[in-house]
Amino acid sequence: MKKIMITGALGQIGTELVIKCRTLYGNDNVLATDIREPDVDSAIAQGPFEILDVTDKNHMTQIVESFKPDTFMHMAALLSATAEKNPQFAWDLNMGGLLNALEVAREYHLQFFTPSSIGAFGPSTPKVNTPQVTIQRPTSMYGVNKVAGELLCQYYFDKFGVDTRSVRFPGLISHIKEPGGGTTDYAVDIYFKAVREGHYSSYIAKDTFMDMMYMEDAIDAIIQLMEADGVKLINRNAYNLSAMSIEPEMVKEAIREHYPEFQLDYEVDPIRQNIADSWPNNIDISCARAEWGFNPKYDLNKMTEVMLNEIAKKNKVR
Ligand code: AKB
Repeated sequence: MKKIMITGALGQIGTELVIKCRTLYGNDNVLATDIREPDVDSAIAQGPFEILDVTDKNHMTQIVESFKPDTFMHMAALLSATAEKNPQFAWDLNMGGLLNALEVAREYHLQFFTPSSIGAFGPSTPKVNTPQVTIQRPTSMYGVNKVAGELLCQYYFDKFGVDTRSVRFPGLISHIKEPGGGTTDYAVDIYFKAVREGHYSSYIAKDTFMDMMYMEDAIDAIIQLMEADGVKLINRNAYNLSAMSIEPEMVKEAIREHYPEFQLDYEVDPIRQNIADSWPNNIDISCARAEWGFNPKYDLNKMTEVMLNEIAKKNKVR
């Protein structure tokens, strides 16, 4: 039985990760933390919760000493588009928070997870079937943070024996918590707008392929990687993960199977388009499959059906 502390618990991934971990390991064995309070009636508030600014190492240490976890999942970070607007703050939060979390994991012998991203690649990375080990020269601050973070995880494993595990997440799509400040967020927004308004203006241009994955597959991947036999894990920096490579017109066609009147047009945002253009079209996930059995269940059509149904239920349409 694991005892897990999770930072960034109110974020897009954190919210669903806390719920799944509490189901698997017991409500009282999962401590959610975030920089702000959860809504009193939210799922996160139904179990242990502490306010934590991850740049405050002393407070992080106090919480670990009192909760006594054996596993630390560090999810608190700024996403790519927000990081690009305030790169100095992004460095302080993304790198300062990660270093504190790794230090705490070292001092208290905790198993450790933190996500990397397809943002760790850049324009000189091979764009198609991007290998697990390849050129990583990102041009965004988020990408710089993610490469440095991957190297830090590898360093803490090699130097101090911390059991670090990580994945390079693609864009994650969920109907539970809408993301904030990412480049891939269009692939979430499009479903909400399709149901609520029948129309979406995409800030990402037609024919821009990026890797994506349904959130349930992402959460299952974290659990599976954390439960995997460490001896089999060759890559301690981060594993390539993806379930589909898509561009906006493909999502439109999938939505039109359910909402034939759905309209898509484009108002491209140069900052986010520039980041998207620097990322791969599709990455090679064979190492994750071979080393710990990663096997996503959702393709574009299956995910689209669930997204539209769930959003429609929430909005009481149809
Ligand atoms: C973002 O768009 O910033 C994230 C990511 C791919 O890391 N969703």
